[in-house]
Amino acid sequence: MAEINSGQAVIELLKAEQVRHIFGIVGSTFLDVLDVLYDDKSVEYINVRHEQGAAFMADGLARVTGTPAVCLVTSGPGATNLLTGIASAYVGHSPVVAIAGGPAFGHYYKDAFQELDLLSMFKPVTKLAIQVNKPERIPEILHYALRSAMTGRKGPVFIDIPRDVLNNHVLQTEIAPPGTYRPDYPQLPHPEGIREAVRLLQQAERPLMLVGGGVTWAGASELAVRLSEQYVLPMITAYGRNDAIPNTHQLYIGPLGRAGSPEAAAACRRADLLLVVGSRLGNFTTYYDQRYIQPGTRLVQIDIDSRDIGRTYPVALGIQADAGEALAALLEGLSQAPVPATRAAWQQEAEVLRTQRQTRLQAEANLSTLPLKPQRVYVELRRVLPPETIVTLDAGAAPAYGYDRLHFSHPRTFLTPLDLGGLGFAFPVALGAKLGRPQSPVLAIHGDGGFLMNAQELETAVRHHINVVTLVMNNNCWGSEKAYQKHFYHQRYVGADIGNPRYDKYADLFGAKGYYVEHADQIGDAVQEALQCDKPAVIEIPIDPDEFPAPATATRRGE
Ligand SMILES: Cc1ncc(C[n+]2csc(CCOP(=O)(O)OP(=O)(O)O)c2C)c(N)n1
Repeated sequence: MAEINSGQAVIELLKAEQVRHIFGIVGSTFLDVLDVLYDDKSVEYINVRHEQGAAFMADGLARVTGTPAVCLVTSGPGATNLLTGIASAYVGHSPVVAIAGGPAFGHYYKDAFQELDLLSMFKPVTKLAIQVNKPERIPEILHYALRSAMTGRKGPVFIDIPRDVLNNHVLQTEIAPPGTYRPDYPQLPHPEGIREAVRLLQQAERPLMLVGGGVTWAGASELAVRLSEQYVLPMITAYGRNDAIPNTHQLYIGPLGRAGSPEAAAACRRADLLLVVGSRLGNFTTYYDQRYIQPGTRLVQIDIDSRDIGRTYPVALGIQADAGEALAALLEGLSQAPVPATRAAWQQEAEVLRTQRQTRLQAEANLSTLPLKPQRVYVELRRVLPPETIVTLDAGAAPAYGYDRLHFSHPRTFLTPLDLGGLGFAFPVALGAKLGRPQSPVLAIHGDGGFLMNAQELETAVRHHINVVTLVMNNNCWGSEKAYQKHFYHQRYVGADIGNPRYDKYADLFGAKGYYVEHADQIGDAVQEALQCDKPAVIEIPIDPDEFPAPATATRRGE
């Protein structure tokens, strides 16, 4: 057994999980941990300007790397400021490890300085919220948290460490590799389940694969494509999961769900069997109704977490397994099966839908209004973004046009708020993504409202040299909510309009690079220059303030 001080133990335990960055704001409760980083430069403390930014950055880093990403903050408000970002990690299944240094153990339950019931607050948005009650239990409890974050469907965890438990102790411990405290191998599907899935697929005339984020987390995009090709299964993707398969593939029709492609929706309605791989069939993928998934369509649902199998739509067959293992088993199971003759007609239908989508999107190159329509901005982005670009999308109307209009070639390159729909997501998530994959170009897409929610992190980006490009489409309003007042409240606008500084000048003030672009033919050059400029950059594009998509939930007043 080695002797190691408690702060060092925390850092070494995290390093064993490949952690290279820790996000937070300095606080007196956890200085024994921070002090270790004075000498050990292999882990960098990214000191941010608001803890919400730290949590979003960790979420972004975890989503692009698949490894745990860490926040280290102080008690009370330091920790509560994390909550929205941790909720984002929860919805996105990101293994974010949030550590808060707490008040002294003996001060708990006395309403001490910055004492709050953080475990209760974090429980609903984490897989595990736990407190360390003795210094010698730091390794055991961190292992417990890391096992929870990284096993099965991944997700965030919260650990409260009282300051007198964390600081100034010497532990007798060895730092063990992850294989000693969490499983090395993913969960296999039941062989009988696979045989049944093969039987159902062979009976189907119009089978369609709905690919979700579980495929990305399992690193199984290639297997999904192989199955699609081997058995002629056209593909669509779940809401915000467009990057789960290469969008250039001839059998890929488009993204399903809110702001998705009508052609993917049409394919879904036509399918007689839906092979759902790694998707919860969540709210904005399906709307929980029959607009996409028809009552007669048979569902084969594969998920790592049984709680979402058959949860909103009854399944013909549910298989609990890792998406990659299940796809590999299906490939094997179908290897001797002939592709049914009916498949040629279905393949042709899928190709027609795919072409329809491409033609529809290309026609938007003719939109020539000033201020620009957001749709036109995406035409230019498709033209110039390198295929390895990571794009983060904020909530809001102008970003939402991107769900159907951006194309992706590689997994883990499209980061969206998913069913959290949280504003202020895209910019800090982009910063975390850039730290996780420094070689990739990274673009955050915002409306003006959402950008200013975490725009203070521009200072963090400049200081830590995190060179992401942020596009702000400015319509001087909370557009996606204003759309409701337009459609359902006779344009009686309350709280819908906002003012803005010029964001190119805002960027300059922080020492970043600013661009202001009004014309479509300038967008490509500005984006390319910003990606090369060796600084964080912000591009403001004024957009048509009257261009809103139909509201997401047109359920008010029975509509
Ligand atoms: C944190 C948070 N607060 C409020 C909302 C409600 N909301 C959703 S979209 C939206 C407007 C977004 O405005 P902006 O970022 O300017 O983009 P736009 O819709 O105008 O393109 C609001 C207020 C939300 N989703 N998240």
